[in-house]
Parts: sequence; C-alpha cells; structure tokens
Amino acid sequence: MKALSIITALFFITIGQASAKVNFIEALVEKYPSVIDDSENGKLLDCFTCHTVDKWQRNDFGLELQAEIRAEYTAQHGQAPTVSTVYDRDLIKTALTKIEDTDSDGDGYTNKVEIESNHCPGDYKDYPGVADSRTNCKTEF
Ligand SMILES: [Ca+2]
Ligand SMILES: [Ca+2]
Repeated sequence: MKALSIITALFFITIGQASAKVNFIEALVEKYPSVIDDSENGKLLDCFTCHTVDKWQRNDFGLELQAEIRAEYTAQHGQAPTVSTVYDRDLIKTALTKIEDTDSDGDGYTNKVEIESNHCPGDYKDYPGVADSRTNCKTEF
C-alpha cells in the first residue's frame, strides 16, 4: 500500500512538472513570439531557461520569475499557492512582464532584451553579442 502511494505521488509530481514546462513554454512563446521566429534551435524552449543543470534548482531568472508568479497568484486568489499548484499561461505572462526590465543574471542586459535576442536571461555568460552554439541554456555554475 505504501509503494502504491509513493508511485501515485511520483505520478502527480511528474505530471505537475510536465504541465509547468508546457505552460511556461507556451506562455514564453505567446509573450515573446521571436523565441521561435528568431531562434535557429529553440534554445529558450527548454527547462534550462529557468533551471540549472539540476532541474530541481532555479537559476536567478527562474527564481525571480517564481517569486513574481507566486506574488501574482496570491494577489489574484487571496492565498499563497501550494507546492502542487499549476499556473496558467496568463499568470506566467503577467509575471514575465513584471520582470522583463530586470537583469536577473547581472550581465548588463534586461531579461526582455535577452529573451527577444535569443539569449539566456538566467546565464550571465550568455548575452547579446556573445556567440553561443548551445542548443539550450544549460549551465554549470
Ligand atoms: Ca541579463
Ligand atoms: Ca544572460
């Protein structure tokens, strides 16, 4: 019985992660259509735009986006989200707007400038003007 509970919990955690990824990527594309149009390889359409090599951890951009999403969710619903809350695309887009003039990774370029030029907003080593042949924003800090 305990094994079944663990399997069930893992199933819902996995579904939650997949939904979070899909919702984030859909929100990113809706807000910044250039991530597809200007991207040769879809570099930003991946978990590593917000997460580090260890996908359980967020990079600086992911942390700021998470904080804004939680703040916006709390403002809209009158209560803080739970661990299993799956956010809708509009909420994610609102949070993206709120942090687009921020330079999350401290490389001198705002998140909006980086995203619209196909550079990683959570990786200070990748910014406009730097050649980067990676196929995603995977970094090892
Ligand atoms: Ca930046
Ligand atoms: Ca950057």
